[in-house]
Amino acid sequence: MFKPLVGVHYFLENPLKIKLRLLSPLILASLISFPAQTLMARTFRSADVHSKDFPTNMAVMHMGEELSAATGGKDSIKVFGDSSLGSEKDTIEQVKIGALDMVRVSSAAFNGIVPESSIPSLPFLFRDINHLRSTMYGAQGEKVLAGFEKAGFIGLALYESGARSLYAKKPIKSIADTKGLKIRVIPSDLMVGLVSAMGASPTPMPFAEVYTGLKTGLLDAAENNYPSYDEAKHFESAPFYSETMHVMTPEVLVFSKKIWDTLTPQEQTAIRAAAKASVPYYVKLWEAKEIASKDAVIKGGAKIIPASEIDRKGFIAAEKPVWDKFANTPELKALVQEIVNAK
Ligand code: GTR
Repeated sequence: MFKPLVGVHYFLENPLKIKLRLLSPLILASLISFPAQTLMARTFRSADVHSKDFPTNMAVMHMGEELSAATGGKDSIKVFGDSSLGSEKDTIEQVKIGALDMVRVSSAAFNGIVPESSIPSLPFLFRDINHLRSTMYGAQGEKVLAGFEKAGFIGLALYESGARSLYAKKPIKSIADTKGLKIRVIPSDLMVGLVSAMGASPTPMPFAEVYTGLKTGLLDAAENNYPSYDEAKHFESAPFYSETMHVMTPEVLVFSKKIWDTLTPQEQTAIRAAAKASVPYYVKLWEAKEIASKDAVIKGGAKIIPASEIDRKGFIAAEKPVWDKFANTPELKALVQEIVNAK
């Protein structure tokens, strides 16, 4: 069987490296004497756990087109989907050390690294999608994004991700139904706390492993929005989707600060502008995807327990301690208050 060399993959994915290898030592030496960033075309690599046609990836590819147009073709973006560069935790680490330029993850994956990222993950914080949009695409979202810099990341954009709900092998209608269930969560202290507060047993695990976890019975349940429930085929083994809508954690797109600091101010401005331009583009795709995925899982055999049948008040009461634990500084409390007060 044909076994490609690791190096072949590497160079295929790094056309710039190929070009550099073809240059004579003399030309190379003269290039090095110029500030590299003014000469080199760059293809920024961005990782994601979703497939290429998922709205997050289409948004980042759109951003790449905008960036390429703004820089006369000098800078572009290549997306690596399907967890091909690793889990969200792995790729965040790569971005931190500058081995990877960008990553799009759930902001919950940053909860242990960037305290501000926990705020939009507080259970039952947003009243509805309009409340999330008016805050997360506004001043409060900018405060969340600014929090990434201290930790070595440039927060470029937040993207809405609808509401996350519980899905299991049995219907869940109240907190009593979650008792003792092994529920997969995104590796995050906040998500562990959120599921523990329900009286269930949280199991942190990368997204790519959840399908097998549910199938083998290692997990009884998981929680996510309709598009991820659909894409990852979790409905096959956990067919009861209960619209608990316990959290509306947005997605986040970040750039490596290590690499950012090597870019020109013009490039930085172009990257920020292209990222912002990808948000409205994303929102349109996301809205359509939520509807299509709900239809697809129902066709695939999922049974929906609608929000009207869920004891929302019981869940809200149980989750109160999570707010106190994660909004734990005057600044974070003030940010929560600003969001709560917003229209
Ligand atoms: C999805 C999110 C992914 C990933 C996944 C998960 O909604 O888009 O980035 O975090 O959830 O649950 O791991």
